[in-house]
Amino acid sequence: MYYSFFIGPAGSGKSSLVECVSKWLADHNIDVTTVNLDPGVLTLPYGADVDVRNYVDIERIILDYNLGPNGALIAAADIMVAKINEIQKEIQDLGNEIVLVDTPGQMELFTYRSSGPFIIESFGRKNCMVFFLIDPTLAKNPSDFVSILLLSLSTQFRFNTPQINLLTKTDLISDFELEKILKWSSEPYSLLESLNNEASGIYRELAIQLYYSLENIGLLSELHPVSIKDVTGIEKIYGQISRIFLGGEDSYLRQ
Ligand SMILES: Nc1nc2c(ncn2[C@@H]2O[C@H](COP(=O)(O)OP(=O)(O)OP(=O)(O)O)[C@@H](O)[C@H]2O)c(=O)[nH]1
Ligand SMILES: [Mg+2]
Repeated sequence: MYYSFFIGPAGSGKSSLVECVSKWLADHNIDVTTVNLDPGVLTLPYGADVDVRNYVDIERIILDYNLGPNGALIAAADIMVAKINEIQKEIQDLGNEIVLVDTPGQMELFTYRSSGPFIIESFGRKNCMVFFLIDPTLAKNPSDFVSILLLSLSTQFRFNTPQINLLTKTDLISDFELEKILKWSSEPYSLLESLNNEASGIYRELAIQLYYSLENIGLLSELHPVSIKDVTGIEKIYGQISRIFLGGEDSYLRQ
C-alpha cells in the first residue's frame, strides 16, 4: 500500500485536493482509498473510506476531560495514535494500493507532535510520501515565499519521506502572479533578485542567507501548480505517486 499524505497550513486545500485526486483516479479506473485523519473536521468534500472520527469523538473528549477545542485536538491526536493499528487494518482490508491521507487543519498537530511521525513509521516510511500544499495567498511576496518554503522544509525534516510541493488554488491568482511564483521556484536567481529588491538591512541579509540554505538543500525546485476548480495539475500528482512508488510516470495507466 502506498500512502500519500496531504499536509499544509489551515485552509490550503488538503481536503478538496483529496476529493479531486480520488475522483480523477476513479475516473481513470484506478482504485483508491481515501483516509481522513482530521478528528476535528465537521464536513468533508469526499466520502472518506476510512475516517478517524469513527475512532475519536472530539465532542466526547471536550466533555469527558473538560478541555477547550485545542486541548481536545491534542488529546484526539494521542488517541488516534493509540488506534493506529485498527485504522491501518481498515485501510489494508480495502486492498487498494493507492491511499490518499487527509491531515488535520492545524498542521502542527500532525507535523510537530509525535502523532504524524509515529503514523508514518507505523505505515512504513518507504511506503509514504508527502504532498505539501502552498496556498498562493501565503506566497505572493518573495519573503512570504521563503517563509512558506521553510515550513515545507521543516515538514520534510520531520518526516524524512519524499515530498512534493504543490501550489494550490491557482485559479484564484492572475497568470502574472502564477508565473512569478513558479519562476521563483524554477529559476532561483529570480527569487534572489526579488528578495534583494524587497527587503533592506539585516532583514535582507537574513532573507538571502535563508535563500542560500534553501537552494543548497534543493528546495527551490519542483513546485507543481494545481487547481481543483480548473482540474489542473491533478494528473501530475498521480504522475508523482507513480514515479516515487512505482518508478514510472504512468505505470498504472499502461496496465
Ligand atoms: N478557487 C479554489 N478554491 C479552492 C481550491 N482548493 C480549495 N479551495 C477552497 O479553499 C477552502 C479550503 O479548502 P479545504 O479543502 O477545506 O482546505 P483544507 O486545507 O482541508 O482546510 P483545513 O482542513 O480546515 O485546514 C474551501 O472553501 C475550498 O473550496 C482551488 O483549487 N480553487
Ligand atoms: Mg481539511
